[in-house]
Amino acid sequence: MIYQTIVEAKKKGEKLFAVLIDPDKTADDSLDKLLDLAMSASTDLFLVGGSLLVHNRLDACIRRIKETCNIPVALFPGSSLQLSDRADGILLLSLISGRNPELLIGQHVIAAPFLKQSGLEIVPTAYILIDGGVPTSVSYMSNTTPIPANKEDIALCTAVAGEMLGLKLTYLDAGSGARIPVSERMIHSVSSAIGTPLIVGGGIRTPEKAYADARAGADVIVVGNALESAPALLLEVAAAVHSGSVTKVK
Ligand code: 1GP
Repeated sequence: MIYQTIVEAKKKGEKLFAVLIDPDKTADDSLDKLLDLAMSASTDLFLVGGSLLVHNRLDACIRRIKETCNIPVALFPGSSLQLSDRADGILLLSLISGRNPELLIGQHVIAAPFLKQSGLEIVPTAYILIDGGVPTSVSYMSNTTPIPANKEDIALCTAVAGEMLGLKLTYLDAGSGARIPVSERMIHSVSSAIGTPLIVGGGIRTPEKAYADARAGADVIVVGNALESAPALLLEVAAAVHSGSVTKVK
């Protein structure tokens, strides 16, 4: 169970490392290499998806992952066209930093019949975009404006509202390939204000940043883009995230 694993880890102060795989950008040989590295690094979760998929490789990509390893796979869909019942679950994203009704409820209605019969674990997720210093695909495709990077109060209130609405995870995302990742200050503000687990991603390229984010309060760190050009970075980043775990005294 994806959600239960994240909650249990959070209770114990353990930090989790997730790899984002964009099926369009991961050819078979590079996917195999990434999977080897992910297994060596005790990767906790794969997210699979992208803002726009054009090569119809989603199913094949997930099948390959499931044939190769036991790391759970969660869909991280850019739209209701990115669904597959080969995954273990789905981050059912409500883009609550935006005011686009399609991404608050419209796409969910379209996806509901499929999801209901799919057997996928549904994880309702408050998805919050933070400005990453460059226009990202997700901001363009979602037709929403990200929260300014220095407006911790807006991010905090947005996350609290999401939690009050019953969303079970909060995902602070600067967008894939962001120039400026979400600041530790914002991660700290948001994580201090909510009780549900916090996922952070977008533009994380170094073990140092991944470690700092984990220490600032992120429960799950996601890295995707940086691994496309430097897959071996996965080992260092995963180790940094796992070493950011905090022992909780009862
Ligand atoms: C994007 O948070 C994810 O939605 C991961 O971002 O690809 O920049 O690592 P990167």
